Amino acid sequence: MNSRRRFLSLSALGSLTGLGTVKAFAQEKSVNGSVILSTWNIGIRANVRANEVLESGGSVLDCVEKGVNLIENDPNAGTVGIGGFPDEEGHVTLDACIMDSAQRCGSVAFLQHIKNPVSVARKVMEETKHVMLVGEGALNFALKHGFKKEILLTERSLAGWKKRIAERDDQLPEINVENHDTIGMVARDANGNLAGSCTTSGAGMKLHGRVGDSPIIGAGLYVDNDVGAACATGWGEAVIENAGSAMVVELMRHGRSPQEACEEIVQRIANKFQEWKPIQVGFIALNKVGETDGFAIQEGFTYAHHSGGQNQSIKSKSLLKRDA
Ligand code: SD4
Repeated sequence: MNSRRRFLSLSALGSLTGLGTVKAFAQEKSVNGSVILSTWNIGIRANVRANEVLESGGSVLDCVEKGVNLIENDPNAGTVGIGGFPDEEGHVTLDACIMDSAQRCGSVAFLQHIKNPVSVARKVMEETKHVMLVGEGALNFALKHGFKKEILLTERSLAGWKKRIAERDDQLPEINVENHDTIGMVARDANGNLAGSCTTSGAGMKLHGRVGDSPIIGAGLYVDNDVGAACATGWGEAVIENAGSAMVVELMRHGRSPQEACEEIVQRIANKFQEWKPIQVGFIALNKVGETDGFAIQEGFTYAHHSGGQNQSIKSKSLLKRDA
């Protein structure tokens, strides 16, 4: 189906899946104790690590930092930290942010040579009066704070880059699961305090210097300890243009469930992209009482849910089916 027809049917589907229908989806009930939610299947491993941190007495902020560090440190994860997918010129440039239950946040963008950008973001939050550092300034700050300069381009990521360069045509890339593995994590500790993190090498083959949604507070991640937390994955430009994660949290403030909030913002984004080829955008959200859900434009988005000693991969509901 061509993109125009596909989006017309997407709009029709959107009105069918109005909030009345959405309420029919099963919701998890309030849970006692901690809840950890993170994007994609890589989230399963990250959740295990994050939970260990909580169980050993770490804070919810430690939990969301260390959980995603595990993926940043894995050279085979593909689009996060070391081994992250390079930009158009072959450079690995990383974006990340973190936010705690006291509304503090830190962020780094266009950071090169440091495999744990989320930890640099935490340092920005804790050691400076600023929220965001970018590029060379962020790198110098990281080095000053003891982070090690490393080559982030691996054989695997270089080979993937060469293949994409060879296959490239003038079309915009099809943005879907294959291009997207940002890890975003939102968590609630047993006392009900919330925190979140987000880290990525960004959209594959991005222009050198491009910054996506992942380090933008309110776009890639938002936490409001009175309400809930949300984070995004997918085509970052669409998430930024719609202040995605902040909007999801804002809808929860006004009484929407995580499912309703994610779906409404996904639908809003999809409606605004009718003239463009279909993109992927997905959100996960967690509210103050520990209810969670996710929603995406395209089928194929998964997220990992850890609570009550169980860690499972959940297939997100979506507006579109793969072969629609
Ligand atoms: C970006 N949102 O840079 C990121 C990419 C992403 O899973 O989510 N990948 O646009």
